[in-house]
Amino acid sequence: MKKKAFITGITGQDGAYLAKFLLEKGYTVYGGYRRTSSPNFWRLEEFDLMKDVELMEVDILDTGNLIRTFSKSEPDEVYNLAAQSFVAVSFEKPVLTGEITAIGATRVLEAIRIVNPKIKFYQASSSEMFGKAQEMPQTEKTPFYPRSPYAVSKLYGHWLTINYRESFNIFGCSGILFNHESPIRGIEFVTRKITDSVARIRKGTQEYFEIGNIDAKRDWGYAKEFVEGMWLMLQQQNPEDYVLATNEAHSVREFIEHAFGHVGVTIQWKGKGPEEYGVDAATSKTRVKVNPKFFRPTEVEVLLGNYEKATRELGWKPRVKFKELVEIMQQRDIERLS
Ligand code: NAP
Ligand code: G4F
Repeated sequence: MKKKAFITGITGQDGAYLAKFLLEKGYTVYGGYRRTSSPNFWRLEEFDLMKDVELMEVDILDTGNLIRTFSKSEPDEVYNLAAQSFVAVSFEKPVLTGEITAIGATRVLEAIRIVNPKIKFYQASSSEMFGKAQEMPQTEKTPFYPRSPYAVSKLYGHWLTINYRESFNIFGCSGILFNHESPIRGIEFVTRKITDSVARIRKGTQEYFEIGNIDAKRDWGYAKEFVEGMWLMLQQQNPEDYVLATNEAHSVREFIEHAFGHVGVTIQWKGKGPEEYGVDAATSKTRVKVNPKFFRPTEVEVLLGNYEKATRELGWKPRVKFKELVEIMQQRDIERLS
């Protein structure tokens, strides 16, 4: 019989990649989207998945709604990807972030416990939980030090997943995923903000863009590969938690340089700190300006993940690394404008 999967947050980046992957595996895929005056299915449309996914209106702020949804769809696996996922916004909307990202996970787990505790559960945990990292690189055993309301909320969902596993024997896995990007990444995240801006500058419709902390370093991987790891976690004999990462850390500055490099522009940096800016070495035109308005009250300076456990137990490995990722994203944003 066909397996059934339910994805909360189907309209997000990972929702689209995971839906595509599970459909290719032969699953019936149900996707939860929240009610808005005009729901936003651009990613599912871009992947041509609208006719293949069973869309259901569901909000992870509403437990009864989740219970009815799981009763109707009867999934074998639930992937909880829904979240207020933007770290910067979590400082401005900490209560809402907690409601969606922390208590939301509780509601999903409660619905599973009530409807069918045999449903396998994936929780989208985050490397942000390591925050002010206590060791390099970070593994499943590294102590957490969250640095934003988002990261604190994710830590709550993470521990709750472990607690439901231990208390109620729920097959719950927490994927501690480091940053993963793609051409369908939300435009507010730094990678896509850069590739979209570089494409516009190349086209001549934008002169420069503003940016925050260019010395922050992240371990950036490719979303398409990370969703495979989510599925693998739920296929194991026993539920456990796994880090998915690339084990390479690069700065925002390097990302900018490579993105411009892809369109034949060399960036030269001038000034310092909040006064720093980048010019096109050939024309001296300013193309990037640091603006402190994008600095965060507390920053996560560097994240670097060790994915050895995932390789050993799941057979999972990242294939696309930093430079190729920048190129994939940059190329797609150029195509979008042509
Ligand atoms: P995303 O693109 O921001 O997608 C988040 C999804 O959550 C969207 O579909 C959003 O719906 C939905 N959502 C928000 N509030 C909701 C609510 N109240 N009820 C139902 N749905 C709601 O995030 P992503 O990059 O795909 O990431 C997927 C998950 O992995 C998130 O939980 C994120 O925190 C976590 N994560 C991501 C990364 C990464 O680097 N991408 C790394 C570690 C962990 P709308 O479209 O309506 O806004
Ligand atoms: O792209 P970001 O906003 O991603 P961040 O904060 O690392 O969070 C993402 O990855 C997490 C996994 O570690 C996920 F859990 C989370 O849901 C999300 O997907 O920022 C990356 C870095 C930060 O250090 C930020 O300060 O880039 C720096 N940055 C510098 N200028 C900027 C900007 N970030 C954004 N969004 N916009 C800027 O202009």
